[in-house]
Amino acid sequence: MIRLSQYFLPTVKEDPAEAQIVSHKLMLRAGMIRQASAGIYSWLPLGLRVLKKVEKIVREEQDVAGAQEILMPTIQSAELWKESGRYNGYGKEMLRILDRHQREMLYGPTNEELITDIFRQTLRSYKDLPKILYHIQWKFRDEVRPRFGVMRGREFLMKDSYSFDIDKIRARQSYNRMFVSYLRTFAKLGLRAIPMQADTGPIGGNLSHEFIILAETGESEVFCDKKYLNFDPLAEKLTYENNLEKIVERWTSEYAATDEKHIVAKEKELGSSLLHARGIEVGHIFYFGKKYSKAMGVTIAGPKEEPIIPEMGSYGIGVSRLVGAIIEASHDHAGIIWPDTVSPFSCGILNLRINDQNCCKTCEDLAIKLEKCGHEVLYDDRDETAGNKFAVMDLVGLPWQIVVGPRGLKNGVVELKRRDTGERNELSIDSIIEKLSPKN
Ligand code: 5CA
Repeated sequence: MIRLSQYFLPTVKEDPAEAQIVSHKLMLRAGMIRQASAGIYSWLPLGLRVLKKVEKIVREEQDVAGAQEILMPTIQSAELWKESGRYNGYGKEMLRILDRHQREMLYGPTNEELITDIFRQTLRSYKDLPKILYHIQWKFRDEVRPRFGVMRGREFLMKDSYSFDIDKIRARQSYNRMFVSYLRTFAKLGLRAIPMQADTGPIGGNLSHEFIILAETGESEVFCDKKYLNFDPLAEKLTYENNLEKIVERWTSEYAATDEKHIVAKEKELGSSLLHARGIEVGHIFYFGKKYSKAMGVTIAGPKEEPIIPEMGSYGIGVSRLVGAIIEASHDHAGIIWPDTVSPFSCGILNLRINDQNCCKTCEDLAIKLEKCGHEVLYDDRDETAGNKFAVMDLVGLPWQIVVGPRGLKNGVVELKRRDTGERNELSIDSIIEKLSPKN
């Protein structure tokens, strides 16, 4: 149990002037982040808990998809980027650094070169493939306009995976695998992401999909068939035993494209079925074939010892951006409404009378019992008004709130409130434990 009286939770009552969109405002107000400099943030305890939960779900889903976790450094040598030809092309977005020996280094904006180098140093034979490797690591991009808090940061946390296959057909299978993995990941995070045809930009290749969460404050302009509003990943069997190609076909069967890829003629055809909206790009997957493997001279031996240049793809998820995206998708006037899967704590206990022994004992007992059945509890034991306690608990958005006060306790009850529906019930301690036990 974490006691709020001792917790580092610097909440703010008023909307901070520097924030334009609701997720940024709420992250600052709920004491989740602090700006260090433009587009660069420190994560405070509450924010870090959410970031770790998002990371955990992303990791679990990569692992079940068969991707293997590694950890590459943030700082890379410019040499590799000269080999791929991207060192000059990447332009001002790349943060370039000189070390004490005047060697050119850089803070990685992405890792295609580094992973290709690892591959070429270690793998020799077609028998070693397929491989999908991933890491979750901080990136730096010196964005022209860092804004909206963690949504468009300069330093941000990304999950990036890289696939290696011996031919195009198998590379497409890896792409499909990651595609399905993304549908599962975003659904688990409580989000509805629509895969849309997208521009490949500096990563390259000619096949890519962005995964977009519809939101008015999103930075991407998107166009799609309204049918996607009825697509429900939770209602489908998104497992790897199923035919992945079929799942991908279904999820790409209707028209959906980002600004750079949209086709006016198709949109005219769709008529009133067209949705022209804004969205947040939470993931982006790419197939780029031999772009890096060829430029960096990677070959492996095929079945007849013939040289094969591996086919590659890369697959990104904006882990830190997701924290903002989830808030954009789930909040109300009073604050954040966390989906259960990423909430920093699963329930909050509000003690309305901290100088009443019975209230204190009830809260502490309740916390212990809840923790025994797997809950993470934030206990508001501060010397504050009830109004302030309600406001802070609504602001930080935990799924369950339990309000303990002397009046209810006289009748042996406390109040249980569900943050998303606002539903309130007076229940005995036993019924609360029963109701919040994992089996329910
Ligand atoms: N190497 C490829 C895939 S691993 C890559 O870098 N793709 S990306 O550029 O599309 O980035 C992957 C994801 O990172 C994006 O979909 C987005 O969710 C997130 N992202 C990109 N730029 C930023 C940024 N400035 N701030 C926060 N998140 C970002």
